[in-house]
Amino acid sequence: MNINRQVLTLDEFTIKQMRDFPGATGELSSLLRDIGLAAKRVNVEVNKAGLIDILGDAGSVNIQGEEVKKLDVFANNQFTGVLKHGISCAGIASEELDDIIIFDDEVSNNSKYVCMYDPLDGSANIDVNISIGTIFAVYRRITEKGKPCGLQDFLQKGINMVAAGYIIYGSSTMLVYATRRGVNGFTLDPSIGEFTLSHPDIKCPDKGKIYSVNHGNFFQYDEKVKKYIDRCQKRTKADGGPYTQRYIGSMVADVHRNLIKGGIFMYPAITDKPKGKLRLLYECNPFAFIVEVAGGKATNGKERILDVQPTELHQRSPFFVGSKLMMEELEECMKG
Ligand code: P6P
Repeated sequence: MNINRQVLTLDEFTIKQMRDFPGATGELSSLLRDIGLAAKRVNVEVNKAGLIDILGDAGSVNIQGEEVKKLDVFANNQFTGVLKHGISCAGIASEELDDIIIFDDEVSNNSKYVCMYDPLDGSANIDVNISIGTIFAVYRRITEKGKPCGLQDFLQKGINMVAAGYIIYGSSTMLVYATRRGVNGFTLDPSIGEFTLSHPDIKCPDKGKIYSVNHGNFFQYDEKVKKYIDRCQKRTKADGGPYTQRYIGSMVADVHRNLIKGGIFMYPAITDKPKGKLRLLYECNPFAFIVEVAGGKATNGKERILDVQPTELHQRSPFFVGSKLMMEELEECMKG
């Protein structure tokens, strides 16, 4: 390895990006730094989750006499805490909280952004050591600066997003974030405790050979979705052969893999969940933004998902996201 290689940390990268924008206030860089700090703290707990029985299970008191929180609650507290005490965020919405939290102090009320997140998606997979993740979205507030933010700041269309990203707690811990300028991935280097640029300018391949869907729900899918899945399985050698099905029940891991290698991820509506399972604001929209910036596409099966006008904080949506050509093939099937 070239020891002289300048490996940019997340902070160095966001500051470099800011220098390219003379008018930038540094608030977005500061917000991303806050998210990176919370992610490092969550990473420590996630990495020892398997040991938690020794340290006391969630809801009990551990050997230090501290109350051990469920990891999703712990993660939520970490992200909410750093943003509340930062200088860039007027308020948050979280998968873990029924309502928004308006920070309502002088600095926060004068902050430019609001943030919404799923602090620990797929947390049920922790017990079996499968990768899990944090998903976040950042919007410029539309309410008057200087006053507390409000619900309308959070119910914006995904096209208004300023930045979106995720942290994947896997074989390594990565933070990937997108602005309209591009998608960049940072791997946590434990030797210095910093996220370091490892995947500059990520592009989603136009096509891939992976389709990700829960086959257990197959008979609940719409006929048009079944038609597409059928097509994935019956591709001839002339078409490049059948796709491979990969689905680990952890959206961050499934979508991250497909973003890097090419592929399509689907969580369609099913009989039991007619509006789908995944949440529009802090699961579908952030990934739609990231994959679109990287060259892919994302829909709810009928329209571009970033164009959907949210009406509720925790509303669900059917979700299809991935490589451009694979998504276009799906759209062809969905037209009937
Ligand atoms: P199913 C995890 O609970 C999650 O929200 C996503 O991370 C994942 O893609 C999906 O649900 C898995 O749901 O119904 O296939 O188990």
